[in-house]
Amino acid sequence: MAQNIPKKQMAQVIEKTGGPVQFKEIDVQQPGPDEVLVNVKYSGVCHTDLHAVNGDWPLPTKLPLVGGHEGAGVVVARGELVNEIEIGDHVGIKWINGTCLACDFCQQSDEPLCAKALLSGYTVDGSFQQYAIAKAAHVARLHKDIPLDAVAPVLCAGITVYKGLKESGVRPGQTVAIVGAGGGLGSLALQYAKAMGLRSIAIDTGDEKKDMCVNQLGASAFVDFAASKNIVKDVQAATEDGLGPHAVILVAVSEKPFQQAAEYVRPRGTVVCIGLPAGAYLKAPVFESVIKMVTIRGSYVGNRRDSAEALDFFRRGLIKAPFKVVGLSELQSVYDLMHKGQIAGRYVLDTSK
Ligand code: 8ID
Ligand code: ZN
Repeated sequence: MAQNIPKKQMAQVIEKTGGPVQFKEIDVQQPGPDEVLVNVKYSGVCHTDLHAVNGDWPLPTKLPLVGGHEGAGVVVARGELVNEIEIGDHVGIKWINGTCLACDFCQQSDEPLCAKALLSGYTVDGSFQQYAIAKAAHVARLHKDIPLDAVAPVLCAGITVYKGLKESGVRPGQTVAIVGAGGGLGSLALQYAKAMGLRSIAIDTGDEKKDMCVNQLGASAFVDFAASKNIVKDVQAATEDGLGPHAVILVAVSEKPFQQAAEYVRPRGTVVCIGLPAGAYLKAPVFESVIKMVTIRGSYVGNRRDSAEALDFFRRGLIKAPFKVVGLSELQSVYDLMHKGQIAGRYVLDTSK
């Protein structure tokens, strides 16, 4: 069951760890029995994609590799075992491309923990190409009234921060600090926090990100980590009663904040680690962590239900985070800006250019 599918397509490919990323023509693949072939229209660029190019993590990528895991598009072919998805349906390719659906973790809807999870743009080719493959069971379902460019960043960044906020246990009216608030995950975290009835303190640097966080995304306060002389004091002072935020969502790509958060989080508060800076370690003072009864935890993307919920917030018009659209051919220049920390919000690639 296929329609007008070309044999060749344009893609961004790395041949070896460290790059460079090359914009070139490659073959279009056929979906397996339980897979769909998606004509990707737009794909967000996540810092994870740059970590993959640079080999930042103790987990090897496939090579050659087509990166990308925020792909929004249209199903153009499906394998013979796929019944619930029709040709023409709009879907999203997420980081979790497929899982075994049978192990302990899959049975408990903790699919990201599945030891056999396939990772889009990492262990299988992802969405920086015009036609990408995903397991039918795991693609995100997108209503046709959802714009495919704006929704792309939700497919990783949105789902991940929504899950992280849930994992933090914060309740409406409480305060959350978003560390790395000016980046892709951070900007969406501010919007989800607002939609969930939370106050938020944005932590990042520079006037552009400050303006975006406070004036567009609803942060109640902004702390500039580069300008602050005492981050702990400044973050605590930004809360109503000076006792610190109830939760901290760490989405920065540097180690330092992972070693500061437990100090400014409120007693009984929770630090949620999401960002994955290369070679970084968590550190917290034992004394304060104990007598403040601090919880420190990791959070890793989201399951299929979290994904559907995060997308529903978006569909209801509650999530409006800034994004810039450029052609797929311009991925390297997006990586250059990302490496320098110069992206406020997210870049989204248009695969037709
Ligand atoms: O499931 C997961 N755990 C998951 C899912 C998706 C992404 C984890 N991630 C990881 C990525 O691999 C990456 O390590 O989350 C991290 C953030 O991804 P991103 O939002 O796509 O990165 P970005 O757009 O480059 O934003 C990072 C921001 O951090 C700020 C930068 O200024 C930038 O705005 N930042 C840095 I670097 N150091 C900071 C500091 N000390 C800081 N902000 C506050 N304090
Ligand atoms: Zn991502």
